[in-house]
Amino acid sequence: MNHQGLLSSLTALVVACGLVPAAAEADGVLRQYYISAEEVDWDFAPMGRDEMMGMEFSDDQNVFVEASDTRIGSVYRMAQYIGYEDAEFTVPLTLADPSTGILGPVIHAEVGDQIEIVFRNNTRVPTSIHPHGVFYDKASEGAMTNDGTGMEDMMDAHVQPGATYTYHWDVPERAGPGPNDESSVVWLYHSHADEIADTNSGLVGPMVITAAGKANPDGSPMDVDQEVFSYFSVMNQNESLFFDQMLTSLAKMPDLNDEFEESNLMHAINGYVFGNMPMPVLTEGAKVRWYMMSLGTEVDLHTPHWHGNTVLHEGHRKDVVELLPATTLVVDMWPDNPGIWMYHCHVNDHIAAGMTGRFEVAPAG
Ligand SMILES: [Cu+2]
Repeated sequence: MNHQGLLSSLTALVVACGLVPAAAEADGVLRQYYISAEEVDWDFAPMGRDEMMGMEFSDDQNVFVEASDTRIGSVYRMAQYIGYEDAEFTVPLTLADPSTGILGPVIHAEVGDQIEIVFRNNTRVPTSIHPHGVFYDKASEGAMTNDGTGMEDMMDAHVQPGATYTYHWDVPERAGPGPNDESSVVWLYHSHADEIADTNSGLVGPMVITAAGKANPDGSPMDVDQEVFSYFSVMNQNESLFFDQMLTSLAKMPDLNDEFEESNLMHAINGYVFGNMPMPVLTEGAKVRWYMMSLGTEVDLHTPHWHGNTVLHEGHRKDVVELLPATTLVVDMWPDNPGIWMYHCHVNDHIAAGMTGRFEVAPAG
């Protein structure tokens, strides 16, 4: 092997190990991600009490979280995107921030890059990955429609149980920040084999695109000290991929009435209710970018509210922002008020149903 051959073999090895991004065409890099869809028994309230208030659950709260012969409680069979370091899907990525909860791994890229997702479906049902914002052809859309294309362009939409599929997405300027955006934008990615059931079941993740020349080597924005991800959604377990399975696992068949359906409406932030989300820990004086996301139905109009600190959103000072289904927002916070603070949706019905959490601001130094 000549010197050049050895060098490219070494480069390929290092890239395969996920240590550095591979060189792509033009100036960008190829960002490779290994993501599986896996079934999980997800607990929306692993602490077993209302952690926002530091109290036991009330009767009204127990409607959503208490299990019985005829109620599912707080643990549901769901599906989750899991990131891996390697193409063999043996070593899961370490979570940068446990507050991301049910969300899939954060995908980062810079304008000019290419993204390659090696996707393995380890669930029992067909799933996919459909991205927002980036440039894809029909074979990498992760969704199927009546578009006149053939079977070879439909394999991406229903990746079968046990199968692996590779998606290729380009990141042109129109996938990145616009004139009025900050240095990065956030897009959702989610399964679109059975869109409504897939997303209610948990197959959702965030993708950050940073402006050209403004990214760290990992694709995150250089002018930001910390990134936090927040997904507000009433995750309707009555419309889950696994609803029938959960019904049959109950000791007694419940009446499928309004009360039962209500008990399965999980008003969650990142898949957690009643303050059970691990707290994001921010540093006083740091520049913290919050990426805000939502999905769902007409009840998914959310007004996330931060106590004790304020944010900038497109040049406007706020401590509440507005989310609608499938919208995303980028807001920046310079925390100036140390302590543990309430963080919740400000829609009254959603507060009562558990769309609450906390974040912590640690003193500088
Ligand atoms: Cu809300």
